[in-house]
Amino acid sequence: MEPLIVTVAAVGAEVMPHQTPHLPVTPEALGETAARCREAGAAIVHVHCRNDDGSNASDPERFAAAYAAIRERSDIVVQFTTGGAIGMTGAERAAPLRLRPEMATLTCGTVNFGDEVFENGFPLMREILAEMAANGVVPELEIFDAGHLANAKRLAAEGLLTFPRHVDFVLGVPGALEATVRNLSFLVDGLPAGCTWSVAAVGRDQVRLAAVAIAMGGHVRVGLEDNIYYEKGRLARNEELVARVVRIARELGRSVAEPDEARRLLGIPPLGVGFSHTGKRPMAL
Ligand code: KMH
Ligand code: ZN
Repeated sequence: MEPLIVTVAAVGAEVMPHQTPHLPVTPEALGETAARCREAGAAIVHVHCRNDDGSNASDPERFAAAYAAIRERSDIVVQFTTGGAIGMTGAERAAPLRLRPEMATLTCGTVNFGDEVFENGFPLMREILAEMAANGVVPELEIFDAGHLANAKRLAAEGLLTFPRHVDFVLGVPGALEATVRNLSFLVDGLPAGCTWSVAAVGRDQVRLAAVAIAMGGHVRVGLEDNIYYEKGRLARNEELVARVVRIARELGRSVAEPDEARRLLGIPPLGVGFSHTGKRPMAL
């Protein structure tokens, strides 16, 4: 099996600071969290940005500050969200791509999200993909529901996307596909040849599905975006969630990928020796 790539989704858009003291709200806090998670075994940090009051930010300046704060402290792969927060416009969601992050997510379809609707129609997906292509950003396909992979295949048929790709199955969002082993297995069966995949399950299913993915040869995403508890009644720190899946992987005989190894597996250009805060990828505001 290839080495396990651990992604940490450290902040997200939905968890608010009053729910946990461990949410990295500022760019500096995110940079420090990313470095601790990298030490614990994470290869990728999935980035959402917040304003100091915890509200969601989409302005490229805030993302630039976060990117710099992360890169000053570690060589972890930087993956921006383009899902943003519910209610953001397509332009807001795509704006940080101008900073040329190494990787960014593309949610592959509209889905119920609790009592709200996470809108991802084809025109929006095409707009985001065009912006990724213009900035040389490697997409990670986010699959929340059963039809989303078919949507991604349609975008590929239109020539906007090529396979194989890295695909992340986000399971257990209320209103979308439940976090079950059966659902995961069904989704993996539908992947085009050569795709790599990871699973990000919500809440208490996070560690259970991560263990299954590790055994199946997939990769994992953990972090406060999807789950704020380490166990019932005990709030988690991001790095603890990373350390736990790394321990499980080692117990199962699976090695864990360093960021450079993850870059190689995912087709991301290497950072190079002696990375700077911008790495080899100049940020353009
Ligand atoms: N905040 C969610 C509505 C992503 O980051 O790409 C969507 C999300 C997906 O978090
Ligand atoms: Zn996210």
